Amino acid sequence: MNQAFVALGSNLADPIMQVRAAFSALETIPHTHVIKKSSLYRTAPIGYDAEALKQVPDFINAVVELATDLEPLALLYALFDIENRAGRERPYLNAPRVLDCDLLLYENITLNTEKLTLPHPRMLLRGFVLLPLFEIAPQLSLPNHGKIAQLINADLTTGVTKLSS
Ligand code: PH2
Ligand code: MG
Ligand code: MG
Repeated sequence: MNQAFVALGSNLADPIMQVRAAFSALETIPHTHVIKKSSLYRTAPIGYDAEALKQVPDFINAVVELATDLEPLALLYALFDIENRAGRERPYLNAPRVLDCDLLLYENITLNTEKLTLPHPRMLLRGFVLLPLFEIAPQLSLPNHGKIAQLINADLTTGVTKLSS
């Protein structure tokens, strides 16, 4: 089977419940097993201007390791399906969401297509992704970017709080 990592995020409609429900939903993807789940993290929103920030609730984020026999695109569509079943709507870019499931990594594949870019293009600068990923895979190497430990710095930990389980 192939190793893949998925980032989960929610900032709407009971985010802790949404991320826990997503853990269970990932177990139902065909030809796929959940290998590891990170803790849940409460994280300050990243990528919004100061005015928008006043309106954007904090996120709950987590990362999951999967073993899968699905190809990357088939896995991506299975993740979209889980988002849709959770009631995901897309009224505007980066709108608050009940569930976001992002495919971060799939083996050592690098890919840059219209539908899918691997590794996930924005993961390298996001503490809300790198910290939970480091928790479950401290030895991980990212294609072209080296060891995950080398990517983490104090700036990235700002606004990221691990919740007790
Ligand atoms: N997702 C985004 C934009 N900003 N910020 C946090 N803290 N967590 C997220 O999951 C997140 C974000 C777009 O997907
Ligand atoms: Mg996202
Ligand atoms: Mg997404």
